[in-house]
Amino acid sequence: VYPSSQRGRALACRFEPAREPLALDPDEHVLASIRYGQEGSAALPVDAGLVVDVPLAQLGDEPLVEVWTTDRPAVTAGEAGLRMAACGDLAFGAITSTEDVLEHDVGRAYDALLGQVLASEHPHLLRMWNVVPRINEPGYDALEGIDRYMVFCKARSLSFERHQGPNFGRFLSAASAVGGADGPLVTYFVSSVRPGERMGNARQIEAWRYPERYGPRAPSFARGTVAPASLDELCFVSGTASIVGHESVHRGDLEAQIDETLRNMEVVAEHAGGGLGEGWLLKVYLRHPAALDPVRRRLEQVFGPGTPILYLRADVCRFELDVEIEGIFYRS
Ligand code: 3EB
Repeated sequence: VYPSSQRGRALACRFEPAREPLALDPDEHVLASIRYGQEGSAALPVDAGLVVDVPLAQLGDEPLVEVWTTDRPAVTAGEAGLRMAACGDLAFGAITSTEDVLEHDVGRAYDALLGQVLASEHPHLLRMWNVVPRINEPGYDALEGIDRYMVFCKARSLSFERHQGPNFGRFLSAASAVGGADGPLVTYFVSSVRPGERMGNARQIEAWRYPERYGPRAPSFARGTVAPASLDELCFVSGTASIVGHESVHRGDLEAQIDETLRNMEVVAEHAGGGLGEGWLLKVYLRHPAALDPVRRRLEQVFGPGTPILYLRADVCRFELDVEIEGIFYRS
């Protein structure tokens, strides 16, 4: 079961109460601490590793910090621009940009990120998280039908292409892209010395092959990544929503969206020999805070009452979708 199996892991994640000092085992070291909507207010461990402030409000319970730990001391580097924490086989990084022109900011952030990471000791991206403020709002003043998520996707895709060539799709990792009310553009990631293995979902077409009606450039992510053996084959399941093929389904029907999302997560997990149940750690993005109770009830049924889950108020990248869920579990 997830929390008790963390000891000795090269990479692990947990959610800890923000108001209490963090208790660490002697052989545990903090790689990164992710704070949600609580900048400055959350207590942090003495050595918090890379601190990433994410402008999304947490829902439910007490404020939690997302803590990523390793089994050896991490070294943090970088002041402005790309900040990193690295140790052994892996690196954790973050880049936060105050926004001027979204398309340029995304291009600049991804160019900086890919330029440094791909040339580093840890060049293989395993997982990326993106927070794009006001993600559902119009992307350009004069262009109908292009929203800010599409602008983000375009700039991200062009940056991947500049750095990895026209077949960059084969290198893409698990990711999430969600939106908040306002605030900076935040991208954070995990990368590794060795490549991961891509996870797929036969119920959905690969996101980088979505047709053009979802924007001039398709989203650049894989349905999941299995980390290499040195990282215990930690499986990162991307942000997953109620999409079949490439179409959003069950618009306006929360319960059906939850079940479709869970079915998609199950198929991705099965790709790695896993399934839904105990052993996961989940993050849930909800458009409407009122969805908290029904979603919580359903996830408790499927994953068991002990599964750590962090709930965030966020705009899912397609305006018609109300819920997105991501998670991790160990394959070995
Ligand atoms: C989807 O399947 C839902 O653009 O990085 C999920 C995970 C989604 C990642 C991204 C978008 C992204 O298309 C949205």
